[in-house]
Amino acid sequence: MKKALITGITGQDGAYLAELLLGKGYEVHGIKRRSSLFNTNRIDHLYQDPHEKNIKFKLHYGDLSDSMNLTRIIQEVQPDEIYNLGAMSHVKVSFDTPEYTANVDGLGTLRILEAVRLLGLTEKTKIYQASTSELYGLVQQVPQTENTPFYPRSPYGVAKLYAYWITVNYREAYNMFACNGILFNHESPIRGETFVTRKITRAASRIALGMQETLFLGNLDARRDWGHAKDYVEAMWLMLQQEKAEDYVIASGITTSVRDFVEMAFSEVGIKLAFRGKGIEEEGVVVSCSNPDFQLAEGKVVVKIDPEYHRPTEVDLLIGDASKCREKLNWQPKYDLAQLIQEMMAADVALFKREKYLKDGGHDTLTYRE
Ligand code: NDP
Ligand code: GDR
Repeated sequence: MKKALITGITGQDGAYLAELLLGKGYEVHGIKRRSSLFNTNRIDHLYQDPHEKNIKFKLHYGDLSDSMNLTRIIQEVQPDEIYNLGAMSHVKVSFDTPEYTANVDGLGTLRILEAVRLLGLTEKTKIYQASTSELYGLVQQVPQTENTPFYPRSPYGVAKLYAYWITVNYREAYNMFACNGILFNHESPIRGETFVTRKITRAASRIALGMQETLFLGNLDARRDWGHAKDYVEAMWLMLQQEKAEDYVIASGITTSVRDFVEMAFSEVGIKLAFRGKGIEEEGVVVSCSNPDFQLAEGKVVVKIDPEYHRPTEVDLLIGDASKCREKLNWQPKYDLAQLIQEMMAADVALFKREKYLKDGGHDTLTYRE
């Protein structure tokens, strides 16, 4: 039975990857951070009581900023595969916490690689590094491939650039099996609530249900290549099943603006939107509402711009070419953008219908109140 260690197991990708590996018969170990509130919502359904025998899923407390902790866990687990998914993963927040981001996203990767080397596991342990389309940053050429030059545009992107190259360097210097997956944006119903797709699907659901008035966004012109996280974790696993360690782009090959994503999300609940105005005056207005369950007046403004969400330096256009992955790994995504949005909207509408039902019934939906 193979053993895998996942950093960032409590995040979106960590949860889907853990599920995938357990399904393949792996023993899965994950590193979770100590937090003052429970932070395992996404993986609670995988929990196994550590008092039972032969458990296949185990969590360890740890942090990517703590070398000794990482080295001890890797020594204890002796993993066949390490998936380094842990990171301060929010691009905008990285401008507020640049040093922390460099430490965790950049040096954190070095700590993992060096621990594997020092423990003499270079022949046994394969490593996956969560690299990103944010490495491309300022557009040099499209579509972006494994050979497109990098030009990161945020402290997050720059930290991930270090992680990318240190992974390549350890592969070349010590003959380690270490791969970069250069993944373009991937989303799901369990996507973090402050990334733009989930922010939109949550707000569209809440606005339709009469629980929120306005969705405030930043740059509507940004274009992203969005896929489904479930498809993308499959590609991570495939990379580590190859004879030779290589780097791969994972993308859908289709790019869509934030503005179009907003329109698609609202149309899932029968609300047709139109955008009018320019720059920070631009707004999204209800043209029609065909869903009898939702009462939204025509002409109501539901999307506005808040410059607070603009970034000091932006990545305008991402569109990936995943030919190498499709050909060499035989990777085939199952979801397109329309299906992704459908799934995210269905999940958020169900979530907020439940919350509304409880609130309307006079029940408290908060778990803690002074
Ligand atoms: P999430 O933000 O959902 O998850 C990040 C995970 O990292 C969480 O488990 C988080 O823990 C953990 N983490 C944060 N800081 C630390 C730390 N100091 N030490 C240990 N763990 C930490 O990200 P995703 O699942 O979306 O992404 C997974 C990885 O892939 C990240 O590295 C991200 O940068 C990268 N990536 C993501 C893409 C995407 O579109 N989703 C595209 C390309 C790359 P906690 O739950 O406690 O916060
Ligand atoms: P990104 O994802 O920065 O691409 O990083 P995000 O969803 O945060 O932004 C995508 C684009 O939308 C624009 N935008 C907004 N973004 C947010 N979060 N909130 C807003 O209100 C808003 N309005 C407009 C942004 O400016 C941007 O252009 C994600 C993360 O998962 C990274 O960890 C990962 O490496 C990359 O994807 C690939």
